[in-house]
Amino acid sequence: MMTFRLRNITLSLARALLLLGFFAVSGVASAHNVLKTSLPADGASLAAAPETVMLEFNGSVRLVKFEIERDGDVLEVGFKPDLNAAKSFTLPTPDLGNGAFSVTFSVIGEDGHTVAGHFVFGVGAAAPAASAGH
Ligand SMILES: [Cu+2]
Repeated sequence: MMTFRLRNITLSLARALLLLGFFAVSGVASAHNVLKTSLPADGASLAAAPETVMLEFNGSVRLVKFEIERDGDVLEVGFKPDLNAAKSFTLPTPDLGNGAFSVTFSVIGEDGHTVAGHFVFGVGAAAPAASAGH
């Protein structure tokens, strides 16, 4: 009888610890720095090509990767990682022309974690499907 009860208590404890661990992990995940907004906005369809792309994050980050793809081809944007942390970045774009574009980026957040993200927009066309190529 006694052993049985003790085993039950041990099991409950294990479950409680598992739950605690789960909440600890999700707490860390929610502290990640993510893209707050962008220009062009995700899914936007523009009449004319933008001369810059603006990224704004929910905290100070270091932008370590910035790529623009048109129809799956990576364009030469001349991006060099900037080790200065900032909340927003305005990057010049090459002559984009018309097409469906996908922007891919990576940042190192305030907690030192690297977070990747992407968004899409179209010029003289609809934005590509959000899941295309990623
Ligand atoms: Cu993190």
